Amino acid sequence: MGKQLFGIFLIVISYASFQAHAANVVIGAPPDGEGNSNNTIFFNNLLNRYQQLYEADAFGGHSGYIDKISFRPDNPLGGSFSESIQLEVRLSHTVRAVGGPSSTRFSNIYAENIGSDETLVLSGLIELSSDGTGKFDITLKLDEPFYYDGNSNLLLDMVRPQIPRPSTTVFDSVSLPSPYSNDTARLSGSSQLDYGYRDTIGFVTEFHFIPPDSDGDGVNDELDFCPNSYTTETVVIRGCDSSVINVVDETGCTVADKTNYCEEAAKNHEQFVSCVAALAETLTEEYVIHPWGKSSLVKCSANNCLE
Ligand SMILES: [Ca+2]
Ligand SMILES: [Ca+2]
Repeated sequence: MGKQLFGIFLIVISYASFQAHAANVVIGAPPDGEGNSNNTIFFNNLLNRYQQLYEADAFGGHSGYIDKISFRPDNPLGGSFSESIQLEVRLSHTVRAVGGPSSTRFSNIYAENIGSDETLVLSGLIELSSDGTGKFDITLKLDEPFYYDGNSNLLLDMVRPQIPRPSTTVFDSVSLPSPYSNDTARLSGSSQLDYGYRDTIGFVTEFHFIPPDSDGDGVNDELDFCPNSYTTETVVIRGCDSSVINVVDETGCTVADKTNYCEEAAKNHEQFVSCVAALAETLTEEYVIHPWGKSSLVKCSANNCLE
């Protein structure tokens, strides 16, 4: 009976629903189309402070953790390069917008654009390069992913603490025909000053969202057959801590998920203990748990708590 129940568990998890995928969101131009402008601001000239505002609408409702921000060389003005740049990158949700009343409009004073949750997402000597073929291969890989909420405007704020001019390339950019009616705007200048030059050119930018992992077990939702795993450190059965490490398998299911399934599926206590015993046997044979863990799980399921 136990083995039957455990078999049913495997069938059930095979029908688990799939959820959101990793995604790239490109702002300023179609992913395969060219932005209508280009620029060398910040990454290829003396200006060492740069802010770019991205309107929420441009994300198309996409939310999640951003782990990479990428740019691409302009076609035809850009090309291949490799350069090391001292860089600080900050992100924040901002109430500022490309248009709107002056109190909320993207300011020419840097500090006024920064949101209250400003986060230093990248800091240090960054290797930037491109093979010059037009891909989004000029990538800022963030030290820590930043959660974007999907309905706020996003501010990218970058500083090069060291003055020497970097030598990269011409970046693909978007220049908007109407100053205050579109998706992006930039503010650039010197980090020595509180204010910069504001316009509606911006880098065509690709934001990479990592796939969500709702239960935090290290298996992305799209691959996770148990999207709401029990993730205690050890397997606890009806309040009895078995001390067995609660291993997560490649399908995103933990040992505790499986013992819990036994509990849900069993019609009586005997079936439950039998199911856990079969499970423990399988896990031992597969070297998922140590042989002592087998008896520990069974004892817990039988309400014979260990001590
Ligand atoms: Ca997961
Ligand atoms: Ca899981």
